Amino acid sequence: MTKMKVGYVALIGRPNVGKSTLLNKMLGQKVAITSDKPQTTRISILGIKTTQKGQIIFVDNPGIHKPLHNLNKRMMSFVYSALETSNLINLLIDVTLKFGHGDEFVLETLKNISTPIFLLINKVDIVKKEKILLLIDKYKDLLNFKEIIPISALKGTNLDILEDLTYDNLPEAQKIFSDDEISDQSQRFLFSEIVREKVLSHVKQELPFVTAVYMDRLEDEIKDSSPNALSGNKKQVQYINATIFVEKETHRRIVIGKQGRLIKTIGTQARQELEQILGKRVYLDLWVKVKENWRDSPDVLDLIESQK
Ligand SMILES: Nc1nc2c(ncn2[C@@H]2O[C@H](COP(=O)(O)OP(=O)(O)O)[C@@H](O)[C@H]2O)c(=O)[nH]1
Ligand SMILES: [Mg+2]
Repeated sequence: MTKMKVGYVALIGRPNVGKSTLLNKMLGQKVAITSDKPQTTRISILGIKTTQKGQIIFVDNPGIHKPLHNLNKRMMSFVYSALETSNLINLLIDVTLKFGHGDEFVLETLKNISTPIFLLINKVDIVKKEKILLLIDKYKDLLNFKEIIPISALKGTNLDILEDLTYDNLPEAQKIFSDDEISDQSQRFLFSEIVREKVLSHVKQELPFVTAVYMDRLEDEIKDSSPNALSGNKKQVQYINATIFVEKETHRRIVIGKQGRLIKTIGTQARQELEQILGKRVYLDLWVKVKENWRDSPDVLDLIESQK
């Protein structure tokens, strides 16, 4: 019997460096939402890649940042626990950004960890080679990296190398998940995230931080009552109701937009993606509700986490 390589790989880095994009690309499927706004990922999710060599279990994490709200404290607790439980850490950095306090904070977080760390210099598709070399030079003495790999998560550059080197650093073990499992999140959670992704893509300033989505209803209904419906040729429609939480009335007005135009666009984009995943028609009903200070409310945070 051939020996399998199996283990957990934590994706770590500042907000927006491309952790979720890398996860989706490695899996060849969208399991995590992405956006150009910071703090898109709030809860750690697993992405499982099974190949002939073994199983790589990626742990996509919230970005490393100094927590100010209870929400952010919870986000960071996911990061710390991922660091403690993984076999390998992939630290991502954005090659287009200057080294700053945020990076120092990240390195500080990783200083006392004995797990091997890869430095992944991401977004190399949009910079010149010299810039990559400068960053390698800057980072190579800051921490004892096992490997330093320039990648493009978006374009897929060097991800084959990353996969090979990852297997080299994982222990021999039995597979943990079955071959067809790709994530540990529920469909309900993924769907609420897709709605949130569409909100994030249309709003600016503080709104991404104060937006949360909860799925109220997610059910199939057979719409067609014609004789065909009984013969198995059913036209199924999925009814989905979701609530978008924001913190203030002004936020609510922004998300709804003039004459409800923005919420309509958000709804249409989310519905189209959900229909693609489900392969059937979707009726999506969105409500926008004001819930003051939900980021510090344990009840709302529990409710949202309970969806996963
Ligand atoms: N040009 C380029 N953009 C990228 C790359 N990887 C991620 N991005 C973009 O960077 C933004 C943040 O990505 P995301 O995966 O959400 O970052 P996360 O917060 O670390 O999970 C998104 O707009 C991505 O499309 C890359 O390799 N090249
Ligand atoms: Mg993310």
